[in-house]
Amino acid sequence: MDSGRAVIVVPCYNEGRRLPVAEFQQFLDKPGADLLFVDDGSKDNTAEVLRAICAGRENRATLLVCARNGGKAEAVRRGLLAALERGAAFTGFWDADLATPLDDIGEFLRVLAARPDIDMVFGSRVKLLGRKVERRASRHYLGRVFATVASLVLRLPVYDTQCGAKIFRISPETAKLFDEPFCSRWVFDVELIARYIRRLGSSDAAAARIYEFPLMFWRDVAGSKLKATDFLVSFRDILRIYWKYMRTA
Ligand SMILES: Nc1nc2c(ncn2[C@@H]2O[C@H](COP(=O)(O)OP(=O)(O)O)[C@@H](O)[C@H]2O)c(=O)[nH]1
Ligand SMILES: [Mg+2]
Repeated sequence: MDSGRAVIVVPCYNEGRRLPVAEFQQFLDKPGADLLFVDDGSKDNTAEVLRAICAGRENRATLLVCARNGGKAEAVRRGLLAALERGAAFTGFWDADLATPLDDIGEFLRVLAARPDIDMVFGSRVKLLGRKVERRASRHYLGRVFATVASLVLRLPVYDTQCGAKIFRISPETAKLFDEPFCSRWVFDVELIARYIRRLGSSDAAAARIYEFPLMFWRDVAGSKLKATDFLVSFRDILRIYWKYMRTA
């Protein structure tokens, strides 16, 4: 693996029917980032579909199979640790439903290459004119409430913490962020930012090193595994994050 390699983690749980196989294969057949799929103890044929995507593309794609379902946060964390072990210079994660198109991986990496002062690039779902950001109204408004609470807790003017498309530069400041399991189930993105703030010493220092990338395309893909109760769990987890990382910051 060369020194500037990027390895992007794709967490998959019961995605056998939803995985856009051809899009992944086309991406892997062009030069670009490596993909590291994590099958999180799926009960369907996800592993089989992922093996078919990886077949003949082993130089670019890896499959990590977890025997038991541990949730998105833990699956992503394991994948990120595996990416570090493989010597990645950049790593991150990307939702398997490709709500954010794979081609944006290259766009995010270009930001990191052009801006050595930036450690993290987050996809941001801002519905500007001329862009196609399609979200159900209920998810949009709940998402806005959540993002507002998250930005108050983090003391960081971040617009969108929950987009499942994020890439990090591996640096002394980011390399240790994935060592410990997360205490949150769905909002581990917020926990990751809280860890980064703690590592840098202030929200302002973190704000200077995070880049929110306004996506050109984003769509709510049917078949989301989030349930209404997950929003309640998420608010509980936000309080946990405040208590654990931000109370004394
Ligand atoms: N590893 C793991 N990934 C999950 C789990 N649930 C969802 N995911 C993955 O997380 C990503 C986003 O899930 P999705 O259901 O599309 O959520 P939404 O887009 O936020 O509504 C997808 O890549 C899923 O496969 C889980 O229990 N474990
Ligand atoms: Mg989705």
